[in-house]
Amino acid sequence: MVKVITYGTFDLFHEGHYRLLQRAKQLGDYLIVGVTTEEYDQTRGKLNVVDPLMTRIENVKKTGFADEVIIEEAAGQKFRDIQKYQIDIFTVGSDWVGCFDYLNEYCKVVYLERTKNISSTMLREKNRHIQRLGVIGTGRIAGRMIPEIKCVSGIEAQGVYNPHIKSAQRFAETWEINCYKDLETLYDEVDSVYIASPHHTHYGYIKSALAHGKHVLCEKPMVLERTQAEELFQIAKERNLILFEGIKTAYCPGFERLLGIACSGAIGSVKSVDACFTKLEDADQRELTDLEYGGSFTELGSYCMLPIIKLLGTGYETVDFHTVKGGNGLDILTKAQFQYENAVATATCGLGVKSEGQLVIAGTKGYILVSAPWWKTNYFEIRHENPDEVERFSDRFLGDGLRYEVGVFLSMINGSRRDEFKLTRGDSIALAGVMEKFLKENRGKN
Ligand code: C2G
Repeated sequence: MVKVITYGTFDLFHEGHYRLLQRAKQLGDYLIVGVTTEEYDQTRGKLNVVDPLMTRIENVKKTGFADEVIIEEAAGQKFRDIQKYQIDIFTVGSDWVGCFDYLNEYCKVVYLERTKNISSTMLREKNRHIQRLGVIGTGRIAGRMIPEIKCVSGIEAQGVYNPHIKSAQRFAETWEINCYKDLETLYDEVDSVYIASPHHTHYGYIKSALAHGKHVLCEKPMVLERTQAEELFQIAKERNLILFEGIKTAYCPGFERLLGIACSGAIGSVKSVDACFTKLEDADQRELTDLEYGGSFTELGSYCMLPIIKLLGTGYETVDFHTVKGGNGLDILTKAQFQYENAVATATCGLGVKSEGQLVIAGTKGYILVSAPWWKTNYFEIRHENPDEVERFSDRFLGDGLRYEVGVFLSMINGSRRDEFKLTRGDSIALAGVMEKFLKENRGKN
């Protein structure tokens, strides 16, 4: 008798799960299915799981493919189960290729092709809805996004579009998703889009996606003009759609705690915020070669301005930019200085210049030091006049951190307003306004 085992969360049970179990059963004579507990999913960074464990088990049983269902509750359990149940074949979807090769020592490992199309009809019959997400643009960030989407239950990457068809095809093959040759077909098959195209194309894509009734998660900087942001949010509001700027720090657990503490009076009244984010990039990268929209500030300014506007508000009196330019005239280092009625702030961005990536929030009773990389906010300290008096805080930041923004995007689509304050429409409009001023002064854009 050939014994097969597979594992999964099986949340919002869909045909991808069904087909996986069907083929797993066909691999042998006896199929054991391990269903994950909520606690285990939390530790492995899987967000937004909806169905309780018992429902997920029932759904697996209903397929009739599982001869036995067990519970997966800890990392490292798989290899113990394989020995305990004398398993011949371990199988899982091809989105996990390579991850379980270490089990080859104990049994045969088979990766079954993942199901690309989750059809909406089957989901509607079951009265559940999984967001099918279309990806527009295939840059590096889009490649980092796909594995993060997998960590959020209830949303699936459905396919990709890029006007450069070869890039889209390559991306689709790598991530086993559909490749759309035109936007209309993509819109026909998705419920929402993730826009990761070059900055200046965001506005057009967002407008077209909203016009097609799609929710939008757009990479930062969402748009480069204040009136564009105002217009797009207005359209989204009228059409009852979510438009959401993806600045991952805004949604990560540590940053939320940091803001709560900074606003609680723990360091008195906040008088200054200094945020620095620098990266050494290869000189041939788009960020350092796009003379119109590249450069350090358009690339990294959104991150550095985030703690400033969250802590001091969007009502600054003035903002000035001081830059160092590289050989081609693009800013490789920018300091944006904000003057508020009763506080000051700087956003320091470097591309090709490296510095300490920390965030310092100074108050009348002490200060908060968020160690590099502050944008992940996994460790910070409250310090006072007395150097021995230090309070330390640490938080989880899993993977690339993009899963947090995807999780919030999804719960907002599903009607939750709980996280709306994390990056408000007003915040995104203000950020676009600063970008606009920078581009006017630095590039002579009107
Ligand atoms: N799957 C698939 N096609 C999809 C979606 C999922 O073939 N469109 C497969 C996955 O590859 C996995 C199974 O269905 O083999 C269950 O998927 P999930 O519930 O998302 O569970 P997952 O997070 O992949 O857990 O320890 C847990 C396992 O490592 C897998």
